[in-house]
Amino acid sequence: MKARVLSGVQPTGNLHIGNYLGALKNWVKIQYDYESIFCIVDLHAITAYQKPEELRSNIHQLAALFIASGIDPKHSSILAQSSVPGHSELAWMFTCVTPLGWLERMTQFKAKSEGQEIIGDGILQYPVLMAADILLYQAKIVPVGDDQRQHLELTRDIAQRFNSLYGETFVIPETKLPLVGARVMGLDDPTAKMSKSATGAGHAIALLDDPSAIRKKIMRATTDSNPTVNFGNAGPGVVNLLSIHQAFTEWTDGQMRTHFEGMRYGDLKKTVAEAVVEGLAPIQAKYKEITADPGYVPSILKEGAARVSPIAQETVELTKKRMGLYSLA
Ligand code: AQP
Repeated sequence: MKARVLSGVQPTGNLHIGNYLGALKNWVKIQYDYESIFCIVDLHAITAYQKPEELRSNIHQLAALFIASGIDPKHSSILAQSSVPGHSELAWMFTCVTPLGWLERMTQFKAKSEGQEIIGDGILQYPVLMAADILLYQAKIVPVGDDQRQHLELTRDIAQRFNSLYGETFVIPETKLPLVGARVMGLDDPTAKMSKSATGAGHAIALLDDPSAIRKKIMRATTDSNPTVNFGNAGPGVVNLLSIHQAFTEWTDGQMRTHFEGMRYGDLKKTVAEAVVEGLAPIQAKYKEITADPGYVPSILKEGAARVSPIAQETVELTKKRMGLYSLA
């Protein structure tokens, strides 16, 4: 039997090239080597207020983008997290075995709660729900971007703590980061991670941006005061542009150096922009095709949830049994 892979994305806005290079592109590459499950994590999305009708439409858009990016729904299960109740059930059981201090130490919790007058409990519990997403399916491999590394370590800690308290129950998952593109930075501020929730118009390239918007954003990207590319002394903005190019083209380090060393920044940006336009064109064309049939995506989400539900149910029943909870089964 193939090992399981699981990963997810929040339906919180426009999917950007950080999400694509950090997560989706990697999923597409490895999907056939595993039994693959890809979740639209809508329960995570509501840790911040979402307009209900927007959330629903974002879920459909995201599922279409998964498929357009190359996830094969015949092989890989695509589902909305909230359509399988086991995610929430397991999350509560894990909440009860997770020390508060572990959650308060999470850098994403600190960043998201900083300066907030009211801190929703969901922001604190976010990584517990993420642990439940992964462990519910006994996933061995979790392909994510670098920002999720700490949450994955917590997932392992929760699994190990549960196993030591109640006996071997959960597979301990491994984090799988891409070699290039694990942390794509904002084009307007290369010291901050590219993020869906950032508001700057030149911050992120959305997967559905048209070629002229892509070119404009890259031509305006922050670089530094040097005139040309110097691999030995490149600032974060230039490093970011180079790694975006390398992640899209999959050029080797040697090819990158030969092509770009000494190139003027204007030409570097033009070359990067064309690589991004070219990389996104097939995704955008496929997206158009998929969304032409409004019934297609809902049918995929239904099929995905139905396919994984027995696995989820089995884990929930086992966990309840281990903990001594009441079961009708
Ligand atoms: N900038 C990034 N570079 C590489 N990978 C990234 N990921 C996110 N940003 C980058 C990876 O994308 C996957 C899905 O992320 P998510 O939507 O679930 O949550 P996030 O990490 O919080 O992403 P955003 O874009 O920053 O969303 P908001 O602004 O809504 O919080 C994950 O595998 C993540 O590592």
